[in-house]
Amino acid sequence: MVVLAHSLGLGLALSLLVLGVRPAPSTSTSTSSLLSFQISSGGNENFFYRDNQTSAQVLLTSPNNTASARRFIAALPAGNIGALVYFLPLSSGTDEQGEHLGLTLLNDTLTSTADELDNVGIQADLLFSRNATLGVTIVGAVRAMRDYVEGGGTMNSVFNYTLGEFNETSVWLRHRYINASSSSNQTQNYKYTSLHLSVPSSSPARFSVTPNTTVNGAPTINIYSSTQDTDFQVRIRVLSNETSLVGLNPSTLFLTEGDATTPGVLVALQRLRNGSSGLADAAQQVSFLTYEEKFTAGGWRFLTYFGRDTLIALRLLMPIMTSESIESVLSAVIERANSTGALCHEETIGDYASFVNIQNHQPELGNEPFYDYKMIDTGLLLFPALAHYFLDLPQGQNRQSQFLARNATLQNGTYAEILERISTYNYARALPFHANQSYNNLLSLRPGQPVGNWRDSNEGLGFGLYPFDVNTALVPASLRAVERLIEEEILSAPIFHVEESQVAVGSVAKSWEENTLQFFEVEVAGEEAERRLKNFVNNPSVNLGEGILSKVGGENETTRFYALSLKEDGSPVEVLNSDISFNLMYSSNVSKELLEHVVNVLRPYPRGLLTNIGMVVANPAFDSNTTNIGILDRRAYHGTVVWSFQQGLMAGGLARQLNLCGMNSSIVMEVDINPVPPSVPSWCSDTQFLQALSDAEKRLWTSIEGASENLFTEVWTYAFNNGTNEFTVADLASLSPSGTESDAIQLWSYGFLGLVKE
Ligand SMILES: *[C@@H]1O[C@H](CO)[C@@H](O)[C@H](O)[C@H]1NC(C)=O
Ligand SMILES: *[C@@H]1O[C@H](CO)[C@@H](O)[C@H](O)[C@H]1NC(C)=O
Ligand SMILES: *[C@@H]1O[C@H](CO)[C@@H](O)[C@H](O)[C@H]1NC(C)=O
Ligand SMILES: *[C@@H]1O[C@H](CO)[C@@H](O)[C@H](O)[C@H]1NC(C)=O
Ligand SMILES: *[C@@H]1O[C@H](CO)[C@@H](O)[C@H](O)[C@H]1NC(C)=O
Ligand SMILES: *[C@@H]1O[C@H](CO)[C@@H](O)[C@H](O)[C@H]1NC(C)=O
Ligand SMILES: *[C@@H]1O[C@H](CO)[C@@H](O)[C@H](O)[C@H]1NC(C)=O
Ligand SMILES: *[C@@H]1O[C@H](CO)[C@@H](O)[C@H](O)[C@H]1NC(C)=O
Ligand SMILES: *[C@@H]1O[C@H](CO)[C@@H](O)[C@H](O)[C@H]1NC(C)=O
Ligand SMILES: *[C@@H]1O[C@H](CO)[C@@H](O)[C@H](O)[C@H]1NC(C)=O
Ligand SMILES: *[C@@H]1O[C@H](CO)[C@@H](O)[C@H](O)[C@H]1NC(C)=O
Ligand SMILES: CC(=O)N[C@H]1CO[C@H](CO)[C@@H](O)[C@@H]1O
Repeated sequence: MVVLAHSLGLGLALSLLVLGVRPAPSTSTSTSSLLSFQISSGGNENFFYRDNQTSAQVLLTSPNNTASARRFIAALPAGNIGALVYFLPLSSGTDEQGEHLGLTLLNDTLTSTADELDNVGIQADLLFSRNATLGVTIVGAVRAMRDYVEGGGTMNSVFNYTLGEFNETSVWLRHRYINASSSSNQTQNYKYTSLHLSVPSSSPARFSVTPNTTVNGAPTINIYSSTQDTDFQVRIRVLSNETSLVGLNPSTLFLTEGDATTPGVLVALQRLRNGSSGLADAAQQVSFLTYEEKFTAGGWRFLTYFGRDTLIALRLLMPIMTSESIESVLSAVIERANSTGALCHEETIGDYASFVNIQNHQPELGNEPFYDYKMIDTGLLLFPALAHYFLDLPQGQNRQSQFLARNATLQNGTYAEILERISTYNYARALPFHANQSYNNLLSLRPGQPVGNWRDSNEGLGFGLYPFDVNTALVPASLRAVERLIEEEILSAPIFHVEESQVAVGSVAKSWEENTLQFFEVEVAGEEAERRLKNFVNNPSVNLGEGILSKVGGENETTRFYALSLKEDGSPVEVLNSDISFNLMYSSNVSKELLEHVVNVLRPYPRGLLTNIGMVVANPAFDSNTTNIGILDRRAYHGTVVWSFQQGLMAGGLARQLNLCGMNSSIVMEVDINPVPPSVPSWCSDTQFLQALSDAEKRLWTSIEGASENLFTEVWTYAFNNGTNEFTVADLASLSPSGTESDAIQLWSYGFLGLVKE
C-alpha cells in the first residue's frame, strides 16, 4: 500500500502525453450505441459508423491522392461482407485525358439502411465532380476484395456480381452467395449481397447502363449529370442478410473511474474520458472493433476474428477493461479451439467460407465458418492472459468458477474441458525440447506452412523455420502461466509422461527459459559490423548514405543481438529485430544479458531500430546474407517498417521490467497490476546499467512520439531526407510492390491506451 500512496501523489502531478488523434465529430462515450467518426490515413478518408442495426467502415480515396481512380470500399463485420468500386473519370471525347475525378462523401450521410426484404447495411451520399464510370467492382466477401487489392488484381468469377434492375435513377448489382440455391424462389432472395446506386431527390445525376452479353462480362455503368451542373450526388448502399453483431460501447469495454483500484488505472481511465487528451476518440475507435461475441483485428482488412491480435491487445489493455469485455475475448478464443487443442488464428465466415470449404473439397459444409490453425503462437498467448486475469487483476477475482463452468456454444464441452485440452497440447509441444535441448526440438513452423508467428510470411522471418518470439518468450511464458493456474487449482496438471515419469510444468518451463536464447545469439565483431553497416546504407534498396552513420554513434563496437529466427540447419537469421519485446512483456526472470540486448536494439537506426518516426521491426543491416537487405526493406510488410503494436509491447514490456526495480525507474506509470516479485532483480542495483536502460526507454518514447499521429494505425514506413538525415512517415501501400496497405485502426495498436507516460 506504500507503493499506492506514493504513486497517487505522482499521478496527480502527471503531465500527460497528448496523443495526436484526429478529432472525431460529436458523439460521446455515453451509453448510446451510436458510433460515428472519420479518420484520414494511408491516402484514404475512412468513415466509421455503428448503430443498433449495422456496423461498417467506408473508405474513399483522399481528394489529394494522385491516383486517377477513386476507390470506394465498404466493409461490414457482419459476415465480413462489403463492396469495392473503382470510379473512373468518364472521358467525353472533348476532355483532356487524365482529368481528375473528384469524389467525396457528404458529411453526416453515412447511416444504416434496410430494404423491403429486411436486408440491412449502410448508405452514404457521394459527391461527384464530373461524369464517371464504374471500373472494377466487387460485391460480397471482403476477403475477395483483399484478394484483388493485395493479390495483384486476383479475381475469381465465383465472386462475380450480376446486373439487377436498373433505370436512369437506380441500379442494383447483386452477388448471389455461393451456397445459395439456384431456385427462383423469392424468399431465397436474401442470399445476396447488394450494391445499390440511386439518385437522391433534386440531384441531376443519371445512370447509363449497358448490359454485357459476354459470359461473366461486366456491364458498362456510366454516371453523368443531366444538367449543366458538373457536381452531382449519388446515393450508394451496401446490403445483406447477415445478422449484425452486438457492439461493445466504450462504457461496456472499459472500467469506470470508480472501479479503479490503483492510481495508474485511474489515470488511464481519466484519459479515455478527457476530450483534451485526444483519447476519448480512441476509445470510440477501439469500441468499433469490439463485439459481444468476438473482437476484430482491424479495419478495413481484418474486421473479423483473429486470435493473436485479440490476445496481444488483451494483454496490453486488460488492466483497464471490464470483466465482460475481457471474457468476451477469452471466450472467443476458447470457443474456436480445435479438438486437438490448437487455437484458431483467423475465422473465415460468410460467402468466402463457402469458397474455402469448396477449395478444401468440403462443399457440403456450405458457408460454415472455416477456422485456420496454422499459426504456432496463438495457443501460447492464451494462458498468460488467463492467469493475469484470474490471479492478478481485480476484475478477474472470483470469476473463474462461472467462467470455467460455461458450456461452449461453437463446440461441445465446458471451458474447463477445452482449456485442459489446450494446455495439454501446449505441454506436449514443449516436452521434446525439455528432454533433449537441441535446436531441432524447438517449435518450428508447421510442415508446409510459410507462416507461424506474427511476421506472417517466409520473407518476414528471413526464411527461418524457428521463430525467436515463440521459442524464447511465448513457450516458457505459457508454461509458467499454466503452472500458476495449476497451483491455484484453476487448471489441473496435464497428464503426459516422459520416460515413465510425470514432469512438472515448471521444470519444462525452466528448460526453455535457460536453454533457448543461446541458439539465437548473433555477434558481429567491430570492424565487420562497420563494414556491413556501410554496405547496408549504400545498398540501392536502402540508400540512406553514410552521412547517417555519424549520427548514430557506436562506431566499431561489437554488435550483439538475437536472431529473428533459425534456419532449418539451426543457423541464425542475422536480422536485428523488435521481438525481444515479447520477452519483456511475457517472460519471468529476464536476465541482465537480455536487457543489455534491449539497450542495443533501442539505438538509432540503422545501428538499432529507432528512427525519429518510430521503431522499425526489422533491420537487416548486420546480416551476412545480404539478400535479406532487399527482401526486408522499407517496402516490405515486415521489413524496415513501423508496427505500432510492437512499439506498445516494447514500451509496456520495458516499463514492466523497470517497475520491478521500484519507484521512478520507468517513465511509464504502473497501470498493469503485477504481483510483487519475491526479490528485486539483481540488475536493479547496478546503477550504471539501470541508467542505460532508462536512457533506452527515453529514446524509445522519443521515437514513438515522433509519429504520434499514426499511433493507432497498423503499420507505416519511412521516407528519408539525405540532407537532414531525418525520416518522415510514408504510406506503405504506395510503395509496396504487392499493394499491401495499412489499416487505419488496428486493435492491438490501441494497447497504448494501457500505457501512461509521465
Ligand atoms: C435503435 O436505435 C434507434 C435510434 O436510437 C431507436 O429508435 C430504436 O428503437 C433502436 N432499435 C432497437 C431495436 O434497439
Ligand atoms: C492528404 O490529405 C490528408 C487529409 O485529408 C492528409 O492527412 C495527408 O497528409 C495529405 N497528403 C498529402 C500528400 O498532402
Ligand atoms: C465535413 O466534415 C469535415 C470533417 O469533420 C470538415 O472538415 C468539413 O468542413 C465538413 N464539410 C462540410 C461541408 O460541412
Ligand atoms: C427506377 O427504378 C426505381 C426502383 O425500381 C423506381 O423507384 C423509380 O421510379 C424508377 N425511375 C424511373 C425514372 O423509372
Ligand atoms: C422457398 O424457400 C424457402 C426457404 O428456403 C422455403 O421455406 C419455401 O418452402 C420455398 N418455397 C417454394 C415455393 O419452393
Ligand atoms: C463486356 O465484357 C467484355 C469482357 O469482360 C469486355 O471486353 C467488353 O468491353 C464488355 N462490353 C461492354 C458493352 O461493356
Ligand atoms: C456528361 O455526360 C452527359 C451525357 O453523356 C453529356 O451530355 C455531358 O456533356 C457530359 N459532361 C461533361 C462535362 O463531359
Ligand atoms: C434476412 O431475410 C429474412 C427473409 O427476408 C428476414 O426475415 C430477416 O429479417 C433478414 N435478416 C437480416 C438480418 O437481414
Ligand atoms: C488442430 O490443429 C493442429 C495445428 O494445426 C493440427 O495439428 C491438428 O491436426 C488439428 N486437429 C484436428 C482434429 O484437425
Ligand atoms: C452445461 O450443459 C450441461 C448439460 O448439457 C448442463 O447440465 C449444465 O447445466 C450446463 N452448464 C451451464 C453453466 O449452463
Ligand atoms: C457434440 O456432441 C454430439 C453428441 O455427442 C455430437 O453429435 C456432435 O457432433 C458434437 N458436436 C461437435 C461440434 O463436436
Ligand atoms: C461482372 C463481373 O464481376 N465480371 C467479372 C467476373 O470475373 C472475371 C474474373 O474471373 C472478371 O474478369 C470479370 O470482370
